[in-house]
Amino acid sequence: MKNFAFVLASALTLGMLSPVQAQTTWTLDETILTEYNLVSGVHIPWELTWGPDDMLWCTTREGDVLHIDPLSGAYETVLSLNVNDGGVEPGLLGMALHPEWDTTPKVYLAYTAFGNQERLSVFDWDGTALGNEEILHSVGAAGIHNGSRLLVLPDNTLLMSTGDLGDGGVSSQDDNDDNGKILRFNLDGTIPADNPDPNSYVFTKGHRNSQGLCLGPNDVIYSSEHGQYNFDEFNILEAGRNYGWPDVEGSCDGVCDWCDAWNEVDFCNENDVSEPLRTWSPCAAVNDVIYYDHPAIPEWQGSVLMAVLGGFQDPVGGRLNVLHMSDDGLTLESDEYFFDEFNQRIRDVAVNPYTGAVYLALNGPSYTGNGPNLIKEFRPTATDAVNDWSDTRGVDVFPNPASHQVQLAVSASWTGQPYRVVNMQGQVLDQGQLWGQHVLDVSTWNSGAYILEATNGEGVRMTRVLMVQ
Ligand SMILES: [Ca+2]
Ligand SMILES: [Ca+2]
Ligand SMILES: [Ca+2]
Repeated sequence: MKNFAFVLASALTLGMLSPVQAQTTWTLDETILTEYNLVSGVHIPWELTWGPDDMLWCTTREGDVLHIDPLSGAYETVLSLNVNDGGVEPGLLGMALHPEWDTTPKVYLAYTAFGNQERLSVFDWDGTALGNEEILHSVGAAGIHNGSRLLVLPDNTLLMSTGDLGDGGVSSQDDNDDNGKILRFNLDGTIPADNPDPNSYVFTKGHRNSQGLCLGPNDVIYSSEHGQYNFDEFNILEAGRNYGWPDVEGSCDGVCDWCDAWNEVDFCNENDVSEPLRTWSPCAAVNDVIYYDHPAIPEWQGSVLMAVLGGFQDPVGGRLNVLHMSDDGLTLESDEYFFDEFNQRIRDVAVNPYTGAVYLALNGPSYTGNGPNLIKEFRPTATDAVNDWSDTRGVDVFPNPASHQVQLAVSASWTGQPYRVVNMQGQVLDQGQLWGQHVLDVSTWNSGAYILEATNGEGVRMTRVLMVQ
């Protein structure tokens, strides 16, 4: 790994399962990332995404949906689903939020139900909890290869990856079987009239177990896919295309170990197979992807960030792949990786659209993942975007948790306004007026959670949870 030094700025140990944030910094070419343990004690976080309500949303394989304050890491469990998370890979997996959130606050979830069903359901969000499940579709499920990554497209349709259930790829080439595919839905669960076959959910076929979906520039759709032993793939999805499995592994080059090498090139020619932009051998267990287009980390701007779990023979292990794309998004120009030092399976990656901070969902050191786990934040050197965000959020609190001092970054409309800090018993610990760079001395406060309350000049009330360790 090049150009990437890390400095331990505290006595805390990397990878330690602790509610305490590791105050570690990582230096890219120029940007400094400060690492925080944002959330601890999470059990196998699977999908991690930034929501339109400026909160982080997370599924856990055991069946919970977490609603996380990205400033403090405090979270609420807003749904506990009864899922089949027996076996090594099933459970509550993918999640996507309705694109017209203000008028239609709904959350899509893909999960393994009892009875070997992988379900796509939609739930209503009432501001505090998810409920009123509507089952939109079901496909086959098994102990392995259940796909289930979800992605809303700009045309307000929804993609869902489905796995081959370990059937050797029989389903993947069967047009009448919804497994081994990428499926496309209208948001009400019906089949879009412009699907390749207007009577079928199938958008693309020939997949083994894709568990990564994201949008790039010009609405290009990226997908990652788990290979068998070799040939993990990074693909661009195009409607109606065949991605080859199980007749093709990786490129159409006659090199494969699960398929018939003599047949691979012929199959590609006869079926217009789409080849991957990149493969990994031996398999590294490539997982969810997100396109990073924020100026806060210029070294990563214009790249696909890929969460990598680390495969059985993979020499590197869990990491974040950074795939540098051409401006049109169609060509992979170079790639590098980071954070293999954690020795953790990295399941998903999300981005704060204001600050450009990157969040990683860790799944523990070994297959198939065991909790308790961490969600880490890597916050870049402050940019103007941070100040813009603070303006909408009012007050940014850091570090959090803290042991000596807490700094409050106060935006303009909140400056000069009254605030107070109370403990969970309602006792007032501190109060006064907020100033632009406000420092609270918490060195004599007991460990625990405190609430910062403030009201701006327009009567808007704001609370922040601050943790003292
Ligand atoms: Ca994701
Ligand atoms: Ca393929
Ligand atoms: Ca091949």
